[in-house]
Amino acid sequence: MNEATLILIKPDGLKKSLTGNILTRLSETKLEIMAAKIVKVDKGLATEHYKHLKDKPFFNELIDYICGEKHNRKKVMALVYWGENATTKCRQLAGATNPEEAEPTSIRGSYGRITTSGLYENVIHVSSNKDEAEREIKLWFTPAEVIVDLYPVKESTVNSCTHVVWA
Ligand code: IDP
Ligand code: MG
Repeated sequence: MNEATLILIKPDGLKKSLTGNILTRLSETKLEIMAAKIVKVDKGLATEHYKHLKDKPFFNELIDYICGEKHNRKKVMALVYWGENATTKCRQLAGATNPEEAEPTSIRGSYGRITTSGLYENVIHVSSNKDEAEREIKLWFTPAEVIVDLYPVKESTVNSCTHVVWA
């Protein structure tokens, strides 16, 4: 079944100059890129993105990590990949969450690390399933930034300006 998934190249991936390498690995999947941009991540976006982890002991450090505070790189590359089993294919290439447990040839196994404080700096985010992908793509991208209509949209008028937003 065709589906979309959100990929983030995290600040450590950008700092380690892995962008080209990661995109090359992802191109092996033959999935289509439907959106791409560089994002300056603020605490609000980070907290919403990782809200399922808000009770974890590593949550605050995770927020600092994705905001780029730990790498002095306040940017993330966000992409939407689309095609057959997109999430499964991309998660397989990414490898396990814990870089020590990830397949050595996977992206996380090759380039991730565990910090001395215990945070998994694992270079790349991939949505965990179809529903999470929809939630995350709607959080990171506006409809106009995605070249196909992945999800229903509606018009919203604010101060006489009409925008297309996710329905
Ligand atoms: P995922 O990124 O493989 O989907 P999630 O459970 O959604 O894994 O966790 C989000 C991110 O939080 C991970 O990619 C990793 O950076 C960090 N993380 C998750 N679990 C742990 C942990 O047990 N210790 C340290 N960091 C973790
Ligand atoms: Mg996850």
